[in-house]
Amino acid sequence: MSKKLLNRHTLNLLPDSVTIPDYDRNTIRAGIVHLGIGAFHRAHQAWYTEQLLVEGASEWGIIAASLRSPAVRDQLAPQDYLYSVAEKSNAGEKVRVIGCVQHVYVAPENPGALLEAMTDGEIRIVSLTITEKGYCHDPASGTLNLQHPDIQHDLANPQSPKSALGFIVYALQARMDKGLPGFTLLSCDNLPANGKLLQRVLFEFAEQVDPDLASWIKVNTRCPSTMIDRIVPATTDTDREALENMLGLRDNAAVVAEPFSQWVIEDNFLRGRPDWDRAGATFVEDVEPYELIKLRLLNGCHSLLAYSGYLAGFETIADVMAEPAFAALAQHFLATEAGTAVEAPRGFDLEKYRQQLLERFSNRALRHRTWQIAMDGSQKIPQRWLGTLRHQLANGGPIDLLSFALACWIRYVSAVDDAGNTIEVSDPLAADLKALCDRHADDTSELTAAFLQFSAVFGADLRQSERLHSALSGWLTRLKQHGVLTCVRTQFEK
Ligand code: CS2
Repeated sequence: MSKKLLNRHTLNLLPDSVTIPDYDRNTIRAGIVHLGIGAFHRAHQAWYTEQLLVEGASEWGIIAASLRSPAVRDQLAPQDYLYSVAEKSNAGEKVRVIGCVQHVYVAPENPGALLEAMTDGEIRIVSLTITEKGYCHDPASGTLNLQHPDIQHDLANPQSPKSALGFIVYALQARMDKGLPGFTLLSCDNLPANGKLLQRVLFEFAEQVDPDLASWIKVNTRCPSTMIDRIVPATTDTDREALENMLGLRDNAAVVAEPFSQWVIEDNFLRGRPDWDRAGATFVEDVEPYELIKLRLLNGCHSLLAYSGYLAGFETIADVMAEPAFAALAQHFLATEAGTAVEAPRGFDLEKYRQQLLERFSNRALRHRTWQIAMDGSQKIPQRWLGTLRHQLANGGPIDLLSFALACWIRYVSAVDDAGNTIEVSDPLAADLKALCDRHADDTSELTAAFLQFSAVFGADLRQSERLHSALSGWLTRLKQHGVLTCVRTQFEK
């Protein structure tokens, strides 16, 4: 039977165990525009901000935007933009309803309205979760891809941009023209030095529009880097139904997350910032060591488990971890190749962090699909694996597991799994990658060389390593002969 919808009239029907926004939402003013209101933003930055609004920081409400689809707006608008975050672990579940999102724009429906919202003088921060590919950059070099169709489109259509960069640059142009101050741009995507990357592509784009604007932007914006961390799988119908049973109300915009959450932010803001540290975030001078640890250990291991696990037939990361040989593989990767390629900041307990990661990956209450993590590999692999690989190659360190990981990725993008089934590969470069696999299907040495020469991902240096070539082609041959499951069991089952 369908139940009542969560909204401002039904909030008081929720069970007492659920935390609700018990402040006056009408007094909240928007100080943040957020681009990319996916599940991650709702369970992370919005969740931190909510805790401040409860304490009275009424100037930091969030106006959000979807850059592509109306789905999230269609879920949130009938609920007065209220939604719940369900924290789930093997130990149980805790639910909080979030009230800090005030409105959601759907950019393609009315780009002008979003531009106008970003031009409001009260907006001091524009934050982003647009995924790696949203930066329209070349993943190996980190520079703007001027040939990117969205960038080409946006340079020709300043009134109706598509990309986040287009919206930001044209909103800043309007602010400059109106004599308004700029804003802080807060990248919350999983990229190393995400603030610097954003700044670089932004200037490159602005230079194309108008060099004076580019100079104005240099002075009138800040782009702090951030390290963001919380595992937030895509919400499923099963999640929504389970929550409906618990809440007694239907919440179509609910998100499910692990209890763990971390946010490390470079303290470099233009016109003030929310005290997110009061909600558990950390402000630091230099985010880089935290980013490298997170990207190389957590995300590096996640991608390793996602490709190998998917090929071996596992649906979720927790399923992969339940297979002892794969759990041993993860442990070994964290302790050796990834773990020795990072330096822990003072007071950071790397061993404890590794243990915690293994537990987080084993959270059976989350159904984090290997397929979801395997998406967009061409955009993720450089920062997750290749920095580590370069470090190990330069220091004569081990590269066996990273070579195995790369071999699994190559098998994955060939779009056929170990059982001969088609894989639905979701990656902006999927067609190019599959073409490489098809062209060199019969010769693993040629296949290896062709991939290492794929410079958008591998740059120009890695193709020169004979050591890497030999380790990678060795794994491709073994995977082809035996399949992933047998290879992992043979190597790691003790
Ligand atoms: C995952 C990340 O989908 C992926 O690629 O590795 O989204 C991961 O869950 C988060 O970075 C955790 O903070």
